[in-house]
Amino acid sequence: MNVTIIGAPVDLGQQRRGVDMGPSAIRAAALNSQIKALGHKVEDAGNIFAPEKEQRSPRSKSARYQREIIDACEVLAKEVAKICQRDRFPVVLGGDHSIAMGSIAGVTQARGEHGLVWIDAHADFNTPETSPSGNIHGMPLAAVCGRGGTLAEIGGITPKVREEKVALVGIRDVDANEAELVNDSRITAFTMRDIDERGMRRVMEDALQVAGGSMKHVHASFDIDAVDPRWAPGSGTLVDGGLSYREAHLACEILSDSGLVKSLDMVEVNPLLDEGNKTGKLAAKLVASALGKSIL
Ligand SMILES: [Mn+2]
Repeated sequence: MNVTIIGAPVDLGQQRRGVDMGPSAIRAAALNSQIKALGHKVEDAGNIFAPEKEQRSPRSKSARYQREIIDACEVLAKEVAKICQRDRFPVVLGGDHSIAMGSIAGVTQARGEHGLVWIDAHADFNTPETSPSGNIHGMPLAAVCGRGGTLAEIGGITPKVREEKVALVGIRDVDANEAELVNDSRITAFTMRDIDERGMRRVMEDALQVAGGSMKHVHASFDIDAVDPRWAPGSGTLVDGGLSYREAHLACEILSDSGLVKSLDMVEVNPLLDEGNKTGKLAAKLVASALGKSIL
């Protein structure tokens, strides 16, 4: 495969400082050479521009920094679309999860209809109307499904993914209103309880059936907070009871085995909250697993 790494150092979608350094932390964990070692050709497209918090004001309380985030996502969408058009595999490094609205817009522009596997501790299914915080990193899954007004219009395609083709994996911390929205939607959610009871292998097979059945492409969006804080302490919204180190790798290995996943986000790594670069290193290794690294 031909792989292109692109960074989206956006921290405006949430209120902790440091997640804009996520792309550097993951690159510093030898991402490039790990991908090369798998036999892929790798290039690094650098980072897109994202403004500093100090330069701007959040303006809206229900969708903080909406203008800036939309602008960054539009730029990212263009870049990701170009990478896809060159028949390369984009690996998009966040940044907070708001950037997935841009990467998925780009994938949709270039490749048309596709499925989506969203691995996360949270559902990210709020809209500006329902969000208790106004933090846009809690809204991107709703937005790519066509909910959330202006946010849903990024990239000029609404919705970018049909809810029937969305599998949400690993959730364990969902706002009450948001739970209702998820339950009333057509996305398929696999909670931590599903993983506890049925095991990661069967959950991922079902998730890929949802996202991949009849689709030629599946985009995977991996929020590092899906992993238990004991293995991934460097993230802004930690929740206990997450994926184990091996469950996280197994999920990525199964994504790779499917042959359907042709684009990936790795988001919410925050080196200022990390222990050394433990979380950045895990993120880089998970990307390698999603690109075909196996134990033997
Ligand atoms: Mn998320």
